[in-house]
Amino acid sequence: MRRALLLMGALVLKAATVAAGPLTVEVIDKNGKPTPNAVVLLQVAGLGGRTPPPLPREATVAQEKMQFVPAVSLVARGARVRFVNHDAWDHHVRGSAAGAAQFSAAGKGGFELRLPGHEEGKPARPVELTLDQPGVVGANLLGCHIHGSMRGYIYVSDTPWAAKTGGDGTVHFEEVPDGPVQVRVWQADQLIDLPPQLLQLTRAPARVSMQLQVVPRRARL
Ligand SMILES: [Cu+2]
Repeated sequence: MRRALLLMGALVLKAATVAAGPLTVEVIDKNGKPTPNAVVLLQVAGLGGRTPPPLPREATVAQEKMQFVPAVSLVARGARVRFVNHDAWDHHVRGSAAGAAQFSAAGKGGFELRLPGHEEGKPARPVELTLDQPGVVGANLLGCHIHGSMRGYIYVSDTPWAAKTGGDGTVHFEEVPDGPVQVRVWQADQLIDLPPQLLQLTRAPARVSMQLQVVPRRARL
């Protein structure tokens, strides 16, 4: 009897620690179209599951034909980012908090980098930056003092429960612990944060849709 109880206890414990299921999050715009380049963040409360692999601790953001490539980078806090200018002319990159924060008092944190133009036949001269400043977590807007039309983003996350939507507007997490999960979405043109969605996950595959209140400008991946 005692042994049976112990065994039962062990089974319950096992169930409690491995209970997890896959979660797909789809981000759609105001018109219902799948939205690439959005960042989905989960806040998980349950135990178990499989923590996703760490986010990149290194990334390269190129300046090419007056554009930041990729348009949105998702990295871990403390990541080293290399800026490589492939254009023949200089860029003067500035980074600052994005979203509603970009309209608040200027000069708060952020960074500036002067990127010399690429000289024909010579190797590019990357400029590196470590994203460990206070306040860098979240979306950082990249702009250029010289070329006002240039716009890019670096999203710094301090949780590995984060992913960027691809062309189909979805992200997939393999094993999310059962229990309450909060889903948040960041998208560059959604300046006011969307309210997070609270889900109750079980082991069954789950799918949730997050709809933006805007139609994003056409952007490259
Ligand atoms: Cu520029």
